Order: sequence, then structure tokens, then C-alpha cells
Amino acid sequence: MNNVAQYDVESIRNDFPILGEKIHGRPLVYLDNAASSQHPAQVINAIKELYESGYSNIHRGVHQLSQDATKAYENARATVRGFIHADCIHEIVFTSGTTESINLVAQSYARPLLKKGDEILITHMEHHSNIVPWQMVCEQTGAELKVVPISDRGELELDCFSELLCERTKLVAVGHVSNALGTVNPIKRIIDMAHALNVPVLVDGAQAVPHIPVNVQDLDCDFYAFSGHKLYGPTGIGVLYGKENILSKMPPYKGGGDMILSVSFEKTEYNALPYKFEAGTPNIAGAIGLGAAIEYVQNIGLGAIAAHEHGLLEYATSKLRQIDGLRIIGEAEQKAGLVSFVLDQVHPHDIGTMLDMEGVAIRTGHHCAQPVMEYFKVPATARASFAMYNTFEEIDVLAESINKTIGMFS
Ligand code: C6P
Repeated sequence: MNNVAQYDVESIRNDFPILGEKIHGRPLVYLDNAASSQHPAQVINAIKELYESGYSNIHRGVHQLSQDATKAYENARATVRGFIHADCIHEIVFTSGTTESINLVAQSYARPLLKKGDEILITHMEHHSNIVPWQMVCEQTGAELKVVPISDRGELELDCFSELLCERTKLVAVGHVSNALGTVNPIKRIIDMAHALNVPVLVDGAQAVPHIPVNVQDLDCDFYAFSGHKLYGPTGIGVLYGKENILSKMPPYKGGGDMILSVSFEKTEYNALPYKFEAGTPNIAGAIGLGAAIEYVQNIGLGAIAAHEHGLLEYATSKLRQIDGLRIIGEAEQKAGLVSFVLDQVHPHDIGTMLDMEGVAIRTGHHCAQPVMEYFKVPATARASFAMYNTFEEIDVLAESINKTIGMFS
């Protein structure tokens, strides 16, 4: 049971209207948080209030509504800055999500720099969003993609990392937390090793920011990418953090309104950071919703959330280990709150369908990490991923539902 002192999970749950829903007549047990988490009323209300009484386009109008919406949007940027401890707000670029943030770096930072013989170093446990943009830029420039292998526990082979890291490496791109395995990578160590050779590092923080306090200045990473929708915020909004001295030298990624200071047919002058990278009308409500989500998380405290989720992870791991024929995929020493697993006799998709009938929402499939599936020689896994509002009783329901599924298929 929940033994994390003073963590009031019931009062947190009351903030999330969807958690009161029933699915197939059963109370919803939402364990698909790594795909997308749910939203507290505070986030829903911030977006509702914006549209009801404060909405307009931003950075464009002298009228009051535009001024107010601009202020709310820029306040959200300041909230993000504080959340990841960036040095200044110019280093916070709003994007549509982790995927766009990584593509921005691939095309604006790496593409002009790379040539034949250069290398980009990633790892075997990356999400497709941290593989394909690098493959694309390698195709465009003749550079080569190098991949750090993983072990059977689902940990990075750090010795191989240091062997692969060399003077040809122009960028390291690594996930902070693996979405398919739950592994928390030693990114501080990785960044220090890369910096010793003057190689910049991009961290894919999509699965980290909801669970682990992040301080980009302590980490000294060059880029950090994450999405709003895994952090109790809206879809279609995300963040690229980049060091100011690097971002300021990068060319814009997309052209359009708001990313310019002046335009003529002869010469266009680009806007200052971060607006240079925010062409067109941005996701105003998304940014404001993300700001509200971060404030919500900060009020509860990421330390307390992490402790609660760690308890859930330990409890779920020990319960699932007791199930005959269940194999956990990803047993790293340092893990965030998710468990990927397969059953001897049941395909993951059937597990997902059976659990859904019990009201339990998990994700099944390759989790956009096909190289991980290939490494573990499985077509897919079932994945239960936890959030601040999950309970130990819900883990019991998960385990009972898996046992029931095994019973039906045997
Ligand atoms: N992982 C999952 O179910 P976007 O789609 O841009 O918000 O995030 C992409 C992404 C990048 N990196 C990691 C480590 C991720 O986990 C994800 C998204 C979801 O695991 C959807 S595939």
C-alpha cells in the first residue's frame, strides 16, 4: 500500500475528472501514461478560461486581448524556464512536441555542419523520433549514424559508448528515459564524456520530465527536448531547450510570420531568440495549458511524485514477477515508472484487448522503438506506465487482469 508519507493520491485523483470514468462498466485504471497522461482540472480550466475570456493572437495586436494573451503565453515560457532551470527565457523554444524539437536540431544545427565522414551517435534504445531525424540528416549530408549497444538488462553499454565517441562524432543524441524499457540513462556521465571531446549532446527528455527533476544547467546538456502531453499538458505543444550561444548561431528551421524583424524581396532579417524558431501563429492555448500543467506538477513536487511512482514501480515489478510465464523486458537498475512485459502464450495485442475489458488501459505494440523489440526478439510488448495519480490498488487490478487473461488463453 501507499507508504509515501503525506502524499495524498486521492486528492490528486480528484483533480483529474477523467479518472472517475468507467470503461466497459469498470472503473478506469489508466496505465498508459507514457503514451499520454491525463489532465487536471487546473489545466482544462486554464485553456477554457483563455478561450472564454482571454483569447487572441499574440505578438501582433495592440488591443487588450492580444496584450493579455501575449503575456499569458510568455508567462508559460517563463514557467518552463524555471521548471528545467534554464539560464534565460531565450533558450526556451516552443515546438509541437519532442519530435519537432529533435527535427529542428537535426535540420538547423546538424545539417549545415555535417559532411561525409562525420558521425552522429545515438543508442539502441531510442524512440523512432530520436532515430529517424538523424537518419534523414545523414542521408542529406553523407554523415554516418553510429549506435551504442544495450545489454540484456536494458542498460547502455557505456564502454562501447566511449569507444564509439571520437573526433568524427559531431553530436550525441540520447534518451533520458527509455519509453520501451523504463531505463533511466546516466546522462550526466554521458554529457561529461562527450564534452571531454567537445561533442554537443541532445537529450530526449520526453519520458523524463514527468518523473525526474531536470536541471539543464547542472546537466550541461546542449539541447533538451520534451512534450507537453506526457506532462499532464495538452497535445501539440513541446519544448526545445538549447544553450543560447548555440541556438543564436543556428539558422531558422521554418520561415513565416513572427520569426522575422523585417522582410523585403531583397533581404529578410530574422527575429531574435526564441522567436526565430517559432514561425507562424503558435499553439497559444497549448503553451498556456503546458504552463498550468507545470505549475500543477510543481505544487505537488516532482520529488514527491518520483517517490510515489518509484513505490508503484517496485510494487508492480514484484507482483508481475510472481506471474508464471510473464517476462519483464527491461530490468535496468535505474528505472522510471513503467513495466514492459510479454506473456508466454498471449500476444501483447490480446493482452491489451483483454485488459481493456477490465477497464485497464495499457499500451501494446513496439512503442515506436522497433530496434528495442528486435534486440529482445519480441514483436511487441505490453506496457503499463505510471503517473502521479496511480494507486497500489490499481496495480492489484492490473495483476488480477493479467492472471485472468492467462486463464482465458490457457
Ligand atoms: N512516446 C509512447 O507511447 P511526441 O510524439 O513528439 O510527443 O513524442 C515522441 C517521443 C520521443 N521520445 C520518447 C522517448 C518518447 O517516448 C516519445 C513518445 C510515446 O511511448 C508515443 S510513441
